[in-house]
Amino acid sequence: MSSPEGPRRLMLLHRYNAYTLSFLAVSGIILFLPGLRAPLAPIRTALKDVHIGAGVLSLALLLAYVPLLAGHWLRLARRYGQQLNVVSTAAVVVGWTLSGVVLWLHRWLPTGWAAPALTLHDWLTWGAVVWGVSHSVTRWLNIRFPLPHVWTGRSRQRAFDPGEFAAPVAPPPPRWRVPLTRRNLIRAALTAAGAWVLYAGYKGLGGDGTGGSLGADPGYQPATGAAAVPAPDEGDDPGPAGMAKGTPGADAPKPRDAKPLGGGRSGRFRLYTVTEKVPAFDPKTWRLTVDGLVNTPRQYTWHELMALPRAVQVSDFHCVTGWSVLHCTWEGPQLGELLRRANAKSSARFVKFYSGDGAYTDALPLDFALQADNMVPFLLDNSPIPVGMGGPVRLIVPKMYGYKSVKWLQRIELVDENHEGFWEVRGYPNDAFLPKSSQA
Ligand SMILES: Nc1nc2c(c(=O)[nH]1)N[C@H]1C(S)=C(S)[C@@H](COP(=O)(O)O)O[C@H]1N2
Ligand SMILES: [Mo]
Repeated sequence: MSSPEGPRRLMLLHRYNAYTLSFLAVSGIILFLPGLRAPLAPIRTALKDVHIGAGVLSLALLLAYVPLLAGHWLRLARRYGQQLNVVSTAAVVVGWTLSGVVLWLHRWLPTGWAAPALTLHDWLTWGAVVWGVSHSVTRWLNIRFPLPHVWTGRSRQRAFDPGEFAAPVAPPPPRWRVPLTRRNLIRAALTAAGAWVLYAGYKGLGGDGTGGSLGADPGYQPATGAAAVPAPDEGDDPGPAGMAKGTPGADAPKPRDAKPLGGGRSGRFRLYTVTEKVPAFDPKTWRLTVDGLVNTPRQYTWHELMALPRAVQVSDFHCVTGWSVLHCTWEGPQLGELLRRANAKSSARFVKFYSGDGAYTDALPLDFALQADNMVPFLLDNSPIPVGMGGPVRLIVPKMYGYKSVKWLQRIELVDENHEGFWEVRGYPNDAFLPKSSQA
């Protein structure tokens, strides 16, 4: 039998777990929503660390619960509804914890673990939010589903109740008029917040794409004549079928091969932007500048860039937050091609990349940048790179995490000192190299 202490400790554990899980849910959703990437960029890595810390705490609480499990289970004998509740809650919490640990340590774990862990983590959270919203709405309106007694376990207490043989008592009618108490207001706010998260998640892991505006990098030169368009809210990789609406008609680059060399990518890009507006593409006014510590600064027009010698490359794309897209076929000039044409001065040591969004920058050491697999592609899987994915031209650095792959690439500047990129300044590791095993 369980000690009388059991239920009390169980209640306490329940309460601490509820606090921790609520914090995890809120911080996790904040980390997930792409629309919050820009406004919360300065605290993103700290928030992630606190989220991980809370996750470890919840794991400890979970372990403290294990010795109480047997007693709890006995008390639920034959209450199948409650048993199902316990089992499914436990499954969700264990799933969250395991996938969370994999995401936390993914840089030291085998490649390929992070992506399924992230998917599981997201879906469990999504499911929990759906459950929370529906639960709160039905409770709020006092809607009770007539459940069979064997399900709720109530039949045992009432086994000899003579009323059992009388006409069944109808469940109370739904209470449609909701009193305006503080409690109900808080509940309404939480439900609305949950519903908003559902909506944002429904838009394809996309959020509404609205970020706060950020101060432009001082070295940023606005695109000549290019109007800004709202950040994509397609929210997600449109997939090969949706790629047709890339570069218009006659200006569209033509792929070398009939079919993508890599056979087509597997996995989906999560579209990231740290600005509200991203540059619109106009093939007549678009320019890519290569300047700085060079002897021949260049400004390429769209057609000049497409006329350069090209490479076709198959590589995997990994974001440091855990998702991957495997065997992407990129086509376009190699970065080294542009660098060699610019004829670097001997004082040049680093290459700085500017996004046309006016906020995002990053840099690579010059000798590394010259490696053949770094590219400035305009085709992905034989289709023009859509604007949401950084089109018409982005950087691709296959040996490093995705934050090096600057989207809407507009300017390449040779400099003598390293430049810390957008996310590095905000806590991402300066060493962006993938684990050796995943450097495709
Ligand atoms: N201009 C710009 N480039 C960017 C980013 C961004 O927010 N803005 N995000 C980076 C990160 S962290 C990753 S993982 C990839 C994501 O590429 P995608 O949006 O095409 O999925 O772009 C990188 N380049
Ligand atoms: Mo990333």
